[in-house]
Amino acid sequence: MKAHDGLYIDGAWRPAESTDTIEVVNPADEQVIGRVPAGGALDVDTAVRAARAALPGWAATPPAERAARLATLRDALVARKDEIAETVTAELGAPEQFAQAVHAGLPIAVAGSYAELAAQHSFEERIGNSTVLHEPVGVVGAITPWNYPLHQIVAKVAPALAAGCTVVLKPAEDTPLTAQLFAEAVHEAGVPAGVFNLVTGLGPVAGQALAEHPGVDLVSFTGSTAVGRQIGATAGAAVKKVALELGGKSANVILPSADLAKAVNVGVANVMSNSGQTCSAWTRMLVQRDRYDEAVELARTAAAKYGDRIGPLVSAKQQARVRGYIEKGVAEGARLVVGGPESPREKGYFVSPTVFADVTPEMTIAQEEIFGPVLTILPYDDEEDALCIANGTVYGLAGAVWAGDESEAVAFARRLETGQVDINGGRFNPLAPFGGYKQSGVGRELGPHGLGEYLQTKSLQF
Ligand code: TXE
Repeated sequence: MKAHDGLYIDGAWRPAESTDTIEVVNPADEQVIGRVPAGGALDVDTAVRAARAALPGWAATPPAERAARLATLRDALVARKDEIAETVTAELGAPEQFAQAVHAGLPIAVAGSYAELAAQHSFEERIGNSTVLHEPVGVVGAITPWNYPLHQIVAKVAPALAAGCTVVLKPAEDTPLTAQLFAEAVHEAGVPAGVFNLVTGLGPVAGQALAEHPGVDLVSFTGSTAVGRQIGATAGAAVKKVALELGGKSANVILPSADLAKAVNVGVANVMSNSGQTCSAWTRMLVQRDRYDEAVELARTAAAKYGDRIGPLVSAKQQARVRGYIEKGVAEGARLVVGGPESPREKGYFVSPTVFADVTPEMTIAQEEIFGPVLTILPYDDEEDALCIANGTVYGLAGAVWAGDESEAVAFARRLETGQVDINGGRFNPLAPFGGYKQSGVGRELGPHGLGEYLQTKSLQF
């Protein structure tokens, strides 16, 4: 795999001040596939200075021109689609077809949506006797996770650039090669020097230095709730803006009138996709007691089919974490229907598709984010009980509701404490706001709401 041995700062690849490096490992076979610099606080400082210096010019660039750069960036990503998919397969372990369709396809769609939004958005409006200006927040520190390596980057960088902000990106240490490809595409798109900067490095070193840097105006973070809480506290102490996209424990509520087979099959596919490493995954399936046994049987068959088609988890650390949760589920009395904690292969960080039945709402596996191919199925008595279980976690990121009648599902969805709900399967909309209620986060990504996170308003009265 191609790996740059420098950091992309101020429009060029430069050697890092820090001599530390990060080994990139293919999680499917545990082979080392590359090595990138582990930037330190000095490198972060250089990148933030470059972003600050570029800010006035980029903020003053007409939105139509920023939109044109984003359209070129989208095209540069399209031109590298195969390379992106291959890189994500190599460093995340994603199956090839999924890497093409989702890991490469989704960020291309999102970059395209921001090219259009930047061109259409009103950065100025008249309200009564005031003119309200929507101005860029400033320098953005973006810290991204590994689960959708390119999507997580584009979901932050594209709206930031559309808004007129400049960016320093610290991508996840597990998937830095995709981030390097993105930097190449930004360069090729003719985005001016300093507008986008990349510092690869470790979370507690480069990530923390970026979150704490006084030259950063907004920290946009996606990752674990534990680190998000820390970043939120640091930002709060500095009265700095922050956007946090954190964990989830989303409910898939199958109402009695629903097409059970369809709801269960789509629900299982949703949890197994990306080996369960999706923050919005519907990891708790809620089924009425009368149809519970039938649903468990359907889920067993559906999950068993995934056996060999599922990719590995990203790292040994994640594999150990997920296996630990499966062991905990068994210890707390849940019934293992399929799968289990044993690794299905000798090499690679694989976990078998796993389904638990007889899960009660207070069990650890029904409360905490597992981030692996593990589905829990919980019975409910009536709709009020289903609502209480669905809303009974600290999280509120996504969810699904199934019913024979769409309006019945929508009525139920209105009562869910969560940021996004798919009705009878839904259909992905790159313009719909994505983000959390409760401890799933602060702020929204995607579409015009995502753009709004990177803008601040000024009103002029006359
Ligand atoms: O996350 P971390 P990890 C959840 C999921 C997963 C768990 C652990 O449950 O099992 O988190 O994953 C950077 N200051 N999600 O350990 O550590 C880090 O370098 C600043 C949910 O990988 O939060 C990386 O770039 N930054 C999720 C990013 O934070 C720090 C996606 C995420 O890593 C830092 C991923 C620090 N002190 C995991 N420490 C989602 N919401 O989609 C780490 N980082």
